[in-house]
Amino acid sequence: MKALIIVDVQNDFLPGGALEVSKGDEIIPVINYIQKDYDLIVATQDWHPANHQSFVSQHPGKLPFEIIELAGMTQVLWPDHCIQDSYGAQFAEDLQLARVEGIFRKGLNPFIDSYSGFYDNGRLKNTGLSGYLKDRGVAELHVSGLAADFCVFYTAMDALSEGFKTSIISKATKAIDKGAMMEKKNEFIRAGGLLI
Ligand code: VGL
Ligand code: ZN
Repeated sequence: MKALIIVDVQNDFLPGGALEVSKGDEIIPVINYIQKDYDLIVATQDWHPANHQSFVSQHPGKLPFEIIELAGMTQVLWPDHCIQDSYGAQFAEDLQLARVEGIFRKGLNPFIDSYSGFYDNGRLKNTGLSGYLKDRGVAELHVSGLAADFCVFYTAMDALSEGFKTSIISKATKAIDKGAMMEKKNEFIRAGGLLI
């Protein structure tokens, strides 16, 4: 079984959104087109309470993209984004969802961020995604979505550690920080991942 995971293709990550990824909208037709090649499709959804401690609004005097310490880890302060039930948290209007069988939400705990669809950044909680995919007989996972350098990267790294044969689909993802992407690609390949 080969599965596609669509990571965080939500309005706030598209051009004009609160945490926009440059050209993020360009991956939507690609993701729609490739869906026919998969036995199973799942999605993740960044789903933060309004007081999430990764939000710059929660740290007066700090600037977006500054780095602080949170829950004992370094944390980027993000523009407030993907607030539960907001327009920004909704999936992109043009994204085809008819074949998406499971939606895994993350980032609900205000005190810890969660980039991967499998675990939060402190590995305190398992979303159940790994068990779900294994129960469905998935051996191979292809990762798409936003953003390449955060939630796509960490989801793909965790997929490898969970034992899936894992690929990132280059044309189906875009990065927030293109400059930092090369190092992350190398790290993924060193861990046994494929770029396709
Ligand atoms: C993401 C930063 C904060 C992502 C989510 O989906 O890549 N990045 N929250
Ligand atoms: Zn987030």
